[in-house]
Amino acid sequence: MLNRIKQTIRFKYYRVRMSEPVWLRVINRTGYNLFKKDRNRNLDEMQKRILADLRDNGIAFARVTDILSQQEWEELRSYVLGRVNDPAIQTRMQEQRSAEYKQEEKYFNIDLVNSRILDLKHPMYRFALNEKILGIANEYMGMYTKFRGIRLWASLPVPKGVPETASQRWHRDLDDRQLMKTFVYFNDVDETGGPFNYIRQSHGGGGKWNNIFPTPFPVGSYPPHGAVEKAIPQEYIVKATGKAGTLIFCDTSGFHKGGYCTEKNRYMLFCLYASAATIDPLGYTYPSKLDVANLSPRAHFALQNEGVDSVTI
Ligand SMILES: O=C(O)CCC(=O)C(=O)O
Repeated sequence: MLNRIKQTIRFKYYRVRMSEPVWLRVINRTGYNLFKKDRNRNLDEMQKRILADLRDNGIAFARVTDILSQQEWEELRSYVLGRVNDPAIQTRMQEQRSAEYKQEEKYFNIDLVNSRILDLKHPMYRFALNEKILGIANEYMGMYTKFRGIRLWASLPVPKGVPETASQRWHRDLDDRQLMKTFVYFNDVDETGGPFNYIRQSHGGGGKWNNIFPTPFPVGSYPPHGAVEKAIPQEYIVKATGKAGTLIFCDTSGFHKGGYCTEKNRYMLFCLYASAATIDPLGYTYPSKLDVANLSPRAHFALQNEGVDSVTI
């Protein structure tokens, strides 16, 4: 009985917290006010195109070299492929390839990140805090956003015929009303390599399918198998096969899934940007001293999250 009451209060609290006026004008007041000063400033044609696609569909595609120089891309790629080829990781991949199916667990993924400590010189964090990407995230969200973390996964083939599970199933993320993730492929991803999938126009903030199985904050939405396909016409499904170097911008408050590899591995980096009202825990820890002298105001704001008070800036 007590638990039921606690649960009801929790859901009510999040309903208010995530209601538009409280979310935008109260919790995100600072980010909103800071952003107003540089809305639409210095956006190039590529950023404008990505923003238009994101707003219309909740997903947009680019090449990572539209954002990074060739040299920056090579550095990022060589870090990731170095992790993939690390003997300890190779052994885990051998052991885990076609690992036993575990319902509702990400048994098919290996986490390739070797440290959770924020390192502004590291190619992954340099990419995550790239000014063009932050510019897109802020414009899309209509406020200065927070950078909430990275993930780097090797997704491995699953045993033949097992059902999709966890993030391989259609779901909406629980993090926020609206959010932006970037995904980068480090190998060519075809139908057999677990491509990312998205339902166009299912994103928060106005997508046509936004009200189908909405997220009851603070939990995400995982409709039963087949229910999303029944509710939304097939032509809204985007299957993001692509070459190494494909860069996806996506609002994962909309329906998405991926990593159901049937033959090939998939190596993918994720970066997450959300508002100050986000629910999910921060995905990195701070070093004891963070040198922010060369950061722009938007990057500085993006890094001010819980835990930052204990850091010398
Ligand atoms: O592995 C994938 O493609 C899906 C990722 C996902 O569900 C997420 O980032 O929320």
